[in-house]
Amino acid sequence: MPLKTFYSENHRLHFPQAELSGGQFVTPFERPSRVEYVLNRLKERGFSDIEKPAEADLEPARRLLDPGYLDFLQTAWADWKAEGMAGEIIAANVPARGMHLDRVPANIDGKVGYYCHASETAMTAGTWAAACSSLASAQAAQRHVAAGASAAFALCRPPGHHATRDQYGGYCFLNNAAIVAQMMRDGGADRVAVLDVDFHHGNGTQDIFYGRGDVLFASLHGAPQDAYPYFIGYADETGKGDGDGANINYPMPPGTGYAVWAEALENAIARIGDWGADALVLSLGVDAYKEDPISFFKLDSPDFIDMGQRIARLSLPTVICMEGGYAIEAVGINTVNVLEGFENA
Ligand code: 6XA
Ligand code: ZN
Repeated sequence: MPLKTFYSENHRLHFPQAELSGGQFVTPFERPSRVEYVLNRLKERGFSDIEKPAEADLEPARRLLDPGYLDFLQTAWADWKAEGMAGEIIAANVPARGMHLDRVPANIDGKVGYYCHASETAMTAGTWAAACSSLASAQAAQRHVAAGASAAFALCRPPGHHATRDQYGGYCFLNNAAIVAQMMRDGGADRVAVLDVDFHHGNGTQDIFYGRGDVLFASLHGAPQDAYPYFIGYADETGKGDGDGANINYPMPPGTGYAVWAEALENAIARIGDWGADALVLSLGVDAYKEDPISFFKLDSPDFIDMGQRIARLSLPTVICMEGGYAIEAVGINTVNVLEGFENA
């Protein structure tokens, strides 16, 4: 069965004008055209089975995440406007060292700070609807795999892997990969692995499963000393309690090329195999590409084909969720390279 894609055009409802970057407001790197490039390449290269997903099912999200966070996301825009705020939602005040980390303010400006970990990410009127449509694609891909397909691709936008159980940031609002991993568990998979090949550490996915031994998280990413999200993603974060040993980080320095990167990938693949995963979620960002404007690895386009081939060798039922990648045209090429490598392994 050829790889099927799930995609909702409602991602367009999320398009903030502003991203705080280098002390300036710029047009966000995470913009609607990203998925258009992927979509065009999919069609061009024969991945023409593209389906619109049914509405998102928020019930698994409510069980996995903080319901207060979901309520916040849903009403944030109305509350922000009701308070008389003129612009897009941007977090200006976040709880810092020495302050209360667990008391939710009543005021919307305070709430935004409580539920946000990175102020580059703005919210607009359509953000919640777009985040739900992104989740809907991931869930439809999961159902397709549960029904017997070996793999499916969810062309998610906005991405999800930075969203924790109660915080947005890094362009992410709902952690699609984590919710899908939970749905795979609910559907009967005893052990689910989430492999995150996006350039950035998947802090949200790590956060959600850190204390659990039934979902393994492995992430290859720019070392936190040098890369967002800066405060998490070290190799010594290996899980806690039941999750001890089920979190694996591969932080790598600026300039890392494919030889070193692929060695880390092989290690992650071996660990996932040895652990006995019976299903896989792939957090697929393509910002490890050498020309990505906000990243510092040096992967070339053909490397993404090889990446897909290696991951396919796990031979696990796989849901692939789109995460980051900002070198506009190359986002399409590199994403489809991974899918093609995966399919033709
Ligand atoms: C801007 C960096 C956000 C990174 C988003 C991303 N502070 N995550 O690509 O995978
Ligand atoms: Zn990224």
